[in-house]
Amino acid sequence: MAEKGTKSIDPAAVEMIEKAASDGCNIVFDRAETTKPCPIGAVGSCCSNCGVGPCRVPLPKGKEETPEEKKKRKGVCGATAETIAARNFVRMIAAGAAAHGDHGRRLTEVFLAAAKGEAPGYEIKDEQKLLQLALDLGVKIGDRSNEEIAVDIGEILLSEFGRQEGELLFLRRAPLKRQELWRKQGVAPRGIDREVVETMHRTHMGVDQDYQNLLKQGVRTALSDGWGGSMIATELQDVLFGAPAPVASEINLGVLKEDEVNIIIHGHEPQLAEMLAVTTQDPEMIEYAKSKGAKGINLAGMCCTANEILMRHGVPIAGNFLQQELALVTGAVEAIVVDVQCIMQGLADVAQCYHTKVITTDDKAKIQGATHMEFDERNAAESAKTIIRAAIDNFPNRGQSVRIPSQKTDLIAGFSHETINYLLGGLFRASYRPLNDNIINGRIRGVAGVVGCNNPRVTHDDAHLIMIKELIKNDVLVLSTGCSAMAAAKAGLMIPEAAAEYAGEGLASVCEAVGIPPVLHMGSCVDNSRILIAATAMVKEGGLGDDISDLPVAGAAPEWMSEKAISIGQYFVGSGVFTVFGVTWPTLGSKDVTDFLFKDFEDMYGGMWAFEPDPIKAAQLMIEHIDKKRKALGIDKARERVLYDMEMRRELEAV
Ligand code: BF8
Repeated sequence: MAEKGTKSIDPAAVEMIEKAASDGCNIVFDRAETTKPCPIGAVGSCCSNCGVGPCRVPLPKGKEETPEEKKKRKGVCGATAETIAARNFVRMIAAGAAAHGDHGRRLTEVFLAAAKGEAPGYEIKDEQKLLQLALDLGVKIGDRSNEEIAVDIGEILLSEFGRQEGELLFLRRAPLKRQELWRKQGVAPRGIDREVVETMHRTHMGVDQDYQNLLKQGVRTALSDGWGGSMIATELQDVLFGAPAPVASEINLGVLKEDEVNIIIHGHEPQLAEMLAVTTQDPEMIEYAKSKGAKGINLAGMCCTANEILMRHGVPIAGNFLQQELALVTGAVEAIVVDVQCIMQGLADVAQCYHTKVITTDDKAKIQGATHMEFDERNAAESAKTIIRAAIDNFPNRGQSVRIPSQKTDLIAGFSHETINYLLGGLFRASYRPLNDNIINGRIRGVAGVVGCNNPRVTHDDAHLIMIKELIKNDVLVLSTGCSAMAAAKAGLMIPEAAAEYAGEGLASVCEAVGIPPVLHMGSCVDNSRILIAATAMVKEGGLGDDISDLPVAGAAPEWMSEKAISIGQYFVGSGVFTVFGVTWPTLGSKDVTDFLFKDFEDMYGGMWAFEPDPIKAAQLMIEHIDKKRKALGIDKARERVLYDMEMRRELEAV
């Protein structure tokens, strides 16, 4: 692991951190040093849900609290440390689910407008996925046009947000046993908005004061994200913009160009980014850039929007969460165009040190000091042109302090559920059979989803890379999304050649046979729903049990920071996956709440949480869990035999 206090292990990031210091520009890494986390709030023991408080409950003295000590750990209203920790935790889930849900809703509205011909420039790109969705949702196909079918699909999915009764429709995609378990536990979500609203109600002063009951509602809310808001977003994005297929590109700050207008698109919703990707190629725009002295227009992505346009257009990625300010520090970015989520307000201050224009585009997400240019999907091409012109106009204002790091790395992205199906099974007989067979015969030990953010409280990218390398070395195939995927890509783990260099022999042999990297880029954070679908496909293929909780799989977010990550982790746990988080854990202020999440949840949901900041130890926990599941499936012996055979071969070669 990097030495404590090391800010980043990415040389491009390190170079820009140093440049910011010499330019006298205050950035996130500086703010992380001057603003330390509140030790009471960090463990979920501060209640600010009413005007009596905030009540800061004293931290537990030892591991085992006496009943007397417990009695003292209460807010003014009598709320216990357990209630306070659980309330704070489920509010994080509600915020995360709301973010993904609202993204899904906006996308559904654009989808509907496109289907009705009210959003010129957008069209149904993936007919196959549209028809599959129609079958799933019981929409009549017949001889109807794609647009007519799409209108029905859009209306059905839009009503999922405001649904009041019954169950979300996509729950039916889960293995039957899982659906029954959700019903038995009373956590099958009714409607996306309803679960978020109910969580906010229950956590208001004086409502739900039973931590177990609160955590149950947390599971229901999170499931409304994974099998609701996020899944709707992913599905409709694929239909509208095309399901991702393997595509080559480059990543890191070295993708910026000294002699071109650099525009960074940052945020989460792909509709604006899609339009920018097309419009930056427009000869009229390129001519305009040349008229201002630039050689062309260079579009690069940041955070999850980057993942979206990378997967569908091969647009290069400038970096992950902790590189957003660093991109401006290059002095070579004319505009950073943002929509929603994970956009640091600090961007506006950093932009002041250079010439960059920060352009907000969504009425929901404005920043003081930024320029607001509302993006109108019904007039998308014109909106995109206006934004691009503003960036071009800023090119002559570049200052003297321009330095673009040289680092950029090749990657292959675009491993959707469909791609995995085709790659492994072949185009005409798409199937997960080869994946399941290779897990059963032990060449692949198991599958891990390593996802989530960067967090300036730990060394940028370090935990992601240590964990991922440890997993693939031990023959665990890694599926990755979000900023974690970018960390892996920057380190060269997302090219097929990485298998020979980093993966164990079994995993490497499968990767080499199929031509895939040992770490598969599955998209943005809403695309974690692709991992749920992939896990379900593995169950349905047969031979690995009859529920997601039977599979030799695990999940992790070693550098998490956002509330969305908590919601994602909770829907993985609620879907039966062992999930380990690093950095910090927000319920440590209550042993009962933490034990409930880490231990009791396993009996209730077949999946449970864990907290382990050391990425090697966390990877080992994941591998232990995978081995436990292999044993329960009776396939642990197969793996031993495979390893024994290879050992024998080596010995024979030595002779
Ligand atoms: O949704 S991984 S820092 S960019 S929250 Fe944000 Fe975390 Fe990155 Fe995308 Ni996900």
